[in-house]
Amino acid sequence: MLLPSLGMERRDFMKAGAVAGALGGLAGCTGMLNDNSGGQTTNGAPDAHVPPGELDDYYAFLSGGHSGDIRVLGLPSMREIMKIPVFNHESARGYGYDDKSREMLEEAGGYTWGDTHHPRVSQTDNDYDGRWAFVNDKANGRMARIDLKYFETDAICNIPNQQGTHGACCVLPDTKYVIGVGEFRVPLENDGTHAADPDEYGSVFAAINPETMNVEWEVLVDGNMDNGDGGKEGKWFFTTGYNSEGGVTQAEMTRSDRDMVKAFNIPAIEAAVEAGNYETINEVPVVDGRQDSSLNQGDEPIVKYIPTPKSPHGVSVTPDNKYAIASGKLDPTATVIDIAALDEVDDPEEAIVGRPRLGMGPLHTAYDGRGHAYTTLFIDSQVVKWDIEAAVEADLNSEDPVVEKIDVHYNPGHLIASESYTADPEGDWLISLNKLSKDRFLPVGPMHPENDQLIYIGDDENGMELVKDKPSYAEPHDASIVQADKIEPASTYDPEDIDLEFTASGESSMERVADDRVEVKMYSMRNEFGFSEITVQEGDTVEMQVTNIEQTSDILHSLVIPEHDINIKMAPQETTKVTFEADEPGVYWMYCGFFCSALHLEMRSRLIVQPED
Ligand code: RUQ
Ligand code: CUA
Repeated sequence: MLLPSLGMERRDFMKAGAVAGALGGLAGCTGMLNDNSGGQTTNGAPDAHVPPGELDDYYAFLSGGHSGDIRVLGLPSMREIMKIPVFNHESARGYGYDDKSREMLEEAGGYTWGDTHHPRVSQTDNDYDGRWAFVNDKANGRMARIDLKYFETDAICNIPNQQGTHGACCVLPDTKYVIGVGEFRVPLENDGTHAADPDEYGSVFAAINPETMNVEWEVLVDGNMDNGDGGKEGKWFFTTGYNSEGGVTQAEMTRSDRDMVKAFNIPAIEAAVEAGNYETINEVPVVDGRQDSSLNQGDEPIVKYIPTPKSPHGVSVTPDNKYAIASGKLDPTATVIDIAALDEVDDPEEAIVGRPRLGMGPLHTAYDGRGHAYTTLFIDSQVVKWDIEAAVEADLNSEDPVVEKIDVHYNPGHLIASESYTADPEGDWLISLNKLSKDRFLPVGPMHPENDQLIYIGDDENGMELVKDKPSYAEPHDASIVQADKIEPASTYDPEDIDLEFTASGESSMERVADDRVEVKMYSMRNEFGFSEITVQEGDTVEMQVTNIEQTSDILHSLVIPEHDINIKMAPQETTKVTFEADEPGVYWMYCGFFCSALHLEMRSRLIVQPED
């Protein structure tokens, strides 16, 4: 096949693409593999072009990585519809500027960013229920919840004893917990006293109540953890890990040839907590799940340590809940663990029933619901499709289960197929979230975008087909793809959902509530604010609450106050509040930042700060 090489000029690449397309045409349906001809639909993929005015079939929630947000794409168009700020500040939404989001971020540590990796949507009965999405913060040991009624972050949980929450996933079938998988080993009482003794470091597995967003309990384990995924029966939860050695340098972390997948027995852990078998550390019950813990010696160990080749990375459970599959990363295989067998075997290694040889750098695995697994090969820059049962039947390290490979551009991390994390994937679209884009887009300087590629996987006969490239801002990791009709977002706010007083039409008030404190409540509508001017005294604290009284969807207003770093947004029927100090005498034109009508520019009022006399 003709592939654009790195040294190739863009013009040459386009020519090559055209030739490849023509060859594909000449060869008919036989030239099915690895057709990277840049988007021509050659083997039966449904049209991924969603015409103007039409809606997509799926929502895709992609994490923004160190951008700290979540991006919402439509599939199959790959149009980016919305961004949901989570750990970052985002001025278009006033996120991090109004009192509520500012206080939430403040209570969650006061950081201005986070590192989102794994967005997972809540499920009921192993199917998406459209209620929430959750996402981790790898930079700070936190988990956030996004309310999918409003596509807004509504809670952030600070996870004690965890520095760097990496894996994130719900305990299924009904989202009993959201699990934060701790990556970095740190002293649990991290006050400097144990800094010199890495044997005292540990990483914990944290179970968070999705309603309250409180950490219910944690489990201390040996070694690092990495990614995680839950079985669909509510019992087993799997994490991968590296650094079983407990080292602190790269050489120490990679010394051994083996690492572990850990299988957490959730009911057994709950029973241990119930029985008081824990130590409270930083206000959280921590159960000892290390290998030599007494809780791991009996018939029902709370954590089973399953040996695998060095440094497995992704782990995901098959839709039928038969297997947990861990991708090898530093080893060219994936390890297939029989979940039911875990209950029967004495030696957890006996639950390993397959180990297909997939290629170089296997990282993550997704499913089509037809018995195939799709694994990214980071080093080979490919996605490999393989047959799960064939891998169970084949000898270990056999390549026979491999069905097909397709080139991606370049170096894929995660991949996700539509509804792959549920019991019933759709099996049509797959996104490969590639870490590098190199030559795929117009150059924009030394920092390149990432490349999220859409691949059609619905045609087993003719093979996978690369359909689209989409540049994305650094750096999407995992994603969840949800059928559009499973999510029902509100089009205006329900004032009942906001704990601020709704300022009904035509009412605005201003009151001095203390010597140096003024409370303003005003409405906003096309094309005015409730007050055309507001006068306060230098040194006043101003509590400014603004309601958008519009009933019409998509008519947003905002309140910008120059030289005060203030920008709050009000969607229809939303009330938003900001508190600030008026400490610089002068005149400030408060204006609306959304172009809401022909008189939008006139939608402004004066804030007058009178000097102290
Ligand atoms: S990780 S590229 Cu943060 Cu999910 Cu594997
Ligand atoms: Cu409201 Cu512009």
